[in-house]
Amino acid sequence: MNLPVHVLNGPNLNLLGLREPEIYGSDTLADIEARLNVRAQTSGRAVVLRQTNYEGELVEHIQQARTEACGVILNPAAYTHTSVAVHDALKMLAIPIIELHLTNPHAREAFRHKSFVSPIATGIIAGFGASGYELALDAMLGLVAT
Ligand code: CA2
Repeated sequence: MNLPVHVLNGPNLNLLGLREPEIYGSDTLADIEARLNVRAQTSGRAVVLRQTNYEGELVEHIQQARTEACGVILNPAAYTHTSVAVHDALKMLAIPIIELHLTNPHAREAFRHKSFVSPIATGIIAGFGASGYELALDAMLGLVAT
């Protein structure tokens, strides 16, 4: 069975393309999802994209990926820098994890330099705006190719 790639998004990313386009770009999450679906088609894998503003719900999305996904692309947004719960949930996954950021957190405020996700990520993509999602999908499809 070809399990899908789960693309999980944390708080405020529902506003992507609608607020602060100078920082986060003008593509919405729906635009990104549509492009990922086209890209995944040829691979025989589907993409499931989720977004939540709640830490516990993000933990549940990660737990679901344990049995329902072949890999996780995760933009944890602000929880990157704060969440031991997200870190612990990710540790229970036996599938590849790609940490993804639209911006380069290391080129921003000091509080964004700490990531609770990076130490357990398979790889990290940051600073390429919305196209980072497609870069991450290409990388993930390579990692899970049979
Ligand atoms: O660069 C990224 O992708 C971040 O994960 C975005 C987070 C930020 O806390 C991280 O440090 C880096 C913030 C997401 C906020 O998303 C918005 C989107 C549109 C308008 C306002 C916020």
